[in-house]
Amino acid sequence: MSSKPRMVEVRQNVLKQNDLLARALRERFEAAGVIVISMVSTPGAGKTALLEYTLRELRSRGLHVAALVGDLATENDARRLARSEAPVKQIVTGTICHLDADMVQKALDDWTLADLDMLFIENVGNLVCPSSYDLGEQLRLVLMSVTEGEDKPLKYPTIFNTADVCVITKMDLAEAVEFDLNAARKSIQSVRPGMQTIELSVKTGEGVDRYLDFLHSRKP
Ligand SMILES: Nc1nc2c(ncn2[C@@H]2O[C@H](COP(=O)(O)OP(=O)(O)OP(=O)(O)O)[C@@H](O)[C@H]2O)c(=O)[nH]1
Ligand SMILES: [Mg+2]
Repeated sequence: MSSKPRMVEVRQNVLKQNDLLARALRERFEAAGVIVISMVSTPGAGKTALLEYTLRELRSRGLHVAALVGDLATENDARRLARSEAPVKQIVTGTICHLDADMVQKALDDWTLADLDMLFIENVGNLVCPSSYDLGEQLRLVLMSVTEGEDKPLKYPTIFNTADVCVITKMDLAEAVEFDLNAARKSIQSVRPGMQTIELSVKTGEGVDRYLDFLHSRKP
């Protein structure tokens, strides 16, 4: 009899299966020439607000963009994102606190990837569960808002370690909540040395051009 607890074995198999699917998805995305960018954060950090802005702006720059968005319940975010007129699909996860590669694959069933330049995936708001699940994305953005405190990277290092870029959101509120940008940068760098950070606010537009230029530069 194995000395490993059964729950651990089951979880390892699920993760292995997800990795295989994610690898196949990544190959499909590359073959179709579509850049896939995922977004993770706490609930309410501003993923949908930033994504709605992003879809609208990148469309106006002539890019073909689309989005998948995951939540435990409701189609609220898909409705908000659809205002950009980009193709959008909601993935309702029920009790599951993250998206996985299988959910992404199924959601893409009736979309022609080759028609897209960029596909965005907004994950379920959660800093824990999404960190273990590769979605086949080429770029993972982790968002932290100024209202969450500067030490989130120290408390949730795994998600910051799996992400490529940190976007600090709601900069318009920074002064009101006495947000210490240097302390936040220090937390990020101590967990993930060299990680690029972009500070912005969708309410004032501060920093969003830099963010959009950064996304645009990812296009092959
Ligand atoms: N002041 C300010 N509020 C913002 C900004 N970005 C988002 N918000 C507000 O923050 C709240 C949450 O934003 P969402 O975009 O729904 O956050 P989310 O990360 O998609 O949330 P979940 O999908 O539930 O995880 C909303 O009331 C937004 O209007 C910002 O730059 N400044
Ligand atoms: Mg959202």
